[in-house]
Amino acid sequence: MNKQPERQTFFGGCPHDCPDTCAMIYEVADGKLTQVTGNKEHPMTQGVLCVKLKDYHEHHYNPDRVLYPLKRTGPKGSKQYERISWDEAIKEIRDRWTDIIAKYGSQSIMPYAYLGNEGLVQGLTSGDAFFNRLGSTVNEKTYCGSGSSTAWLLTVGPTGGVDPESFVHARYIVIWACNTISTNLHHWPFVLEAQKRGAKLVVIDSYRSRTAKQADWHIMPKPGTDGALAMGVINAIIQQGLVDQEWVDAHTVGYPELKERAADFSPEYVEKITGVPAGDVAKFAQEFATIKPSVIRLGVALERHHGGGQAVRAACAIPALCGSWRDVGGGLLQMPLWEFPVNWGNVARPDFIKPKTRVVNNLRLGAALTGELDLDPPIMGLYVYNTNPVSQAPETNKIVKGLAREDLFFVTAEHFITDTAKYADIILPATMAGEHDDMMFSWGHFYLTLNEKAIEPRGEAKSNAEIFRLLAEGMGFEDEQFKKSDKELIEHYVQWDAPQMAGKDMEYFRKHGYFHLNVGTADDRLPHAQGNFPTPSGKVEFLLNGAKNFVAPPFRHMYEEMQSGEDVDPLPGYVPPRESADTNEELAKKYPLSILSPKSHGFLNSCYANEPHKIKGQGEQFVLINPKDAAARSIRHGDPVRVFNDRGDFQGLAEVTDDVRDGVIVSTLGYWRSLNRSDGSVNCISSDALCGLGNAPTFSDNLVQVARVN
Ligand SMILES: Nc1nc2c(c(=O)[nH]1)N[C@H]1C(S)=C(S)[C@@H](COP(=O)(O)OP(=O)(O)OC[C@H]3O[C@@H](n4cnc5c(=O)[nH]c(N)nc54)[C@H](O)[C@@H]3O)O[C@H]1N2
Ligand SMILES: Nc1nc2c(c(=O)[nH]1)N[C@H]1C(S)=C(S)[C@@H](COP(=O)(O)OP(=O)(O)OC[C@H]3O[C@@H](n4cnc5c(=O)[nH]c(N)nc54)[C@H](O)[C@@H]3O)O[C@H]1N2
Ligand SMILES: [Mo]
Repeated sequence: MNKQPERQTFFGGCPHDCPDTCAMIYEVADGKLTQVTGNKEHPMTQGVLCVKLKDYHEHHYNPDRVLYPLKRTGPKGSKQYERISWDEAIKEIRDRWTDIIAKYGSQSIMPYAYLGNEGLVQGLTSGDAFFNRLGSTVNEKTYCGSGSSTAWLLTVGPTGGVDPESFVHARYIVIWACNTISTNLHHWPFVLEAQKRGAKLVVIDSYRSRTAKQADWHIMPKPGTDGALAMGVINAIIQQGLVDQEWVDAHTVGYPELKERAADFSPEYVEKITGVPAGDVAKFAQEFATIKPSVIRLGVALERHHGGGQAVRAACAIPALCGSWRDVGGGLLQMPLWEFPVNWGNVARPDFIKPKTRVVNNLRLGAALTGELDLDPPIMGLYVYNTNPVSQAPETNKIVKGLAREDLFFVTAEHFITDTAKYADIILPATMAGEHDDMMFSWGHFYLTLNEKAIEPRGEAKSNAEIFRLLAEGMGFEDEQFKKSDKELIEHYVQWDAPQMAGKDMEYFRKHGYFHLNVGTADDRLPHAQGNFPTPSGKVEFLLNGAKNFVAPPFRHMYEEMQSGEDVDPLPGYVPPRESADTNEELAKKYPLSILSPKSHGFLNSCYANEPHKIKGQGEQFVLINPKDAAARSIRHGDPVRVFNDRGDFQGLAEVTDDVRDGVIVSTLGYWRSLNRSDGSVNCISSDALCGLGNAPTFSDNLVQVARVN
């Protein structure tokens, strides 16, 4: 008689860098992960996983996974490796680092991380404590959300804003620079429900994205001009006498000054800059102010140009002027992250950082490695985890040049030999989410989600936290921090006694898997009807007094006094893009087209972009181009084209469409350059210049030329 294998289930939390942080269920039989599904109980996940995750169990068994520590045997980039033991790997790293530290000092070692894993224990800052203890260079991690966060914190403070589930109560919903159907899928049912109840959906996006196609109204500003659009809307609200004066007088700072600054932004002037018809600017202002509750969902993409931070500040002023915060479902949603009771000090240990330690931003990796930043001491040791910069960071060709340096000792922990990992001297096998314990915060909703280890790691894979424990032991660090197991770290990182936790403990999570923070419910959360903003004044701060630019934790953990940067413009406003046909005529003679490189529907950043069935679903790298621009270059639908500027090039297939305006092209992100038709991907052309606030990237602020490949 066949004995049925015993099935077990475990709670999962999707590890990916995505606002949805889905609650999942791992099914295990005979020690194998047999199925991963969305948790049906969960109000946001609702039992549904996206196209990327729907066969997540199989992802764990991908035959290309790195399962053992590997040591390079061929030239850098050749992908030639031999298997070594963990003992050998740790010893090699210890010996090389010790040697580098003796010769160049500890700051010549640089960690380089991002949110490839989003857990408190295995994620963004899982190595900070170790590297701070080592005395390495501090890595400032601002790929995403840092510019909008700085703008948000300066204007409304660390509030979580509107609960995404409260959107069902809104009657006027604005999705601004966010492609919800691809990038925030589990918010979409709440938007649809609101529409069913009579809400109007407006999408502000520089091209007709999947989400824009579903909108009641699509507003299409030229890339990087949203600051002017927002200032125009502010002016139109004021000019039309639609300001909620009582609320503004009671709960904002600097209205007279904002009014004066906005007065320059007549609808006609705004049309000239943004390409949005003057009448639409006035109409949008009128509708937003009068159809209540009105709410704006700010997408991360709003920050990705020179003036991105200032644009976010201006957009944040709009609901305040209209008194939108008075209603459940009215106001702003950016990243609810700020209300999560995480003890970041325990996670990142900024107290370990020695005074005068330098900071290197992760968007400047190429410049740091190639000597352009003139670092003293130079970077001689690099440790990369949870990120794939050769696909995701700007100016990729410069990064590749840096990684190929013979004298650089480069270690990475990875699932796959990615376009970055292939340059490593040592590759350490990292666990996937079903193989380790973690607790997931979210930047898209208010649930804290447990991820339980469901199966033993494949091969000799180890979790990031365990790898740092081994490295700490190797380096002889005795601190308690490096003795705690992954489960103990969860206990250590969550502020269990915070009011948001409402007395919940690990036992609760082991029973239920997730918990909606005690910050009001979808039907009653009303954080700022009476002001109470967590800013110095307790109000929305249109006007700032002596503010300095900064990068907020968790993107960078430092001493207070090391945070302070350039002066910030006291008022929100429009800062033109560095690269656009209208603002940089000289460059536009050579490179006349603005390029957007948003997220691919079928990949999660560069994850899954090496899996043939996922590539099949997503399709080959495309280049959306307007019929007018295509005709001028004799490009027909389906033609292979080359996109280029002085920084580099990549190739894709032309899709001739009026989903993009003339002067703009769109190619999505994530493709591995080694698997593309030429050795290139979108970040070969993107600039590593930083946005004005929060040191964010400027991926939407780039000019290129396109030519047919013959
Ligand atoms: N399927 C999928 N989902 C993902 C990811 C993924 O790779 N794939 N990545 C995750 C991550 S890390 C993040 S940060 C989020 C990001 O999620 P989103 O914020 O949605 O980011 P993007 O897709 O980059 O850009 C959203 C939209 O902004 C538009 N846009 C770009 N520049 C401008 C501009 O200057 N003005 C205006 N008005 N619009 C502009 C783009 O055309 C795009 O349609 O998605 C997460 N979810
Ligand atoms: N042109 C352009 N570039 C962009 C953007 C854009 O819109 N346009 N968006 C930017 C944004 S918003 C973001 S967030 C960044 C994202 O950029 P990255 O953070 O680099 O994103 P991924 O490509 O997902 O890389 C994550 C890597 O971590 C590995 N990984 C996953 N889990 C673990 C783990 O538990 N342990 C270890 N050791 N490794 C793990 C994965 O295998 C993968 O290779 O890209 C940015 N780059
Ligand atoms: Mo991101």
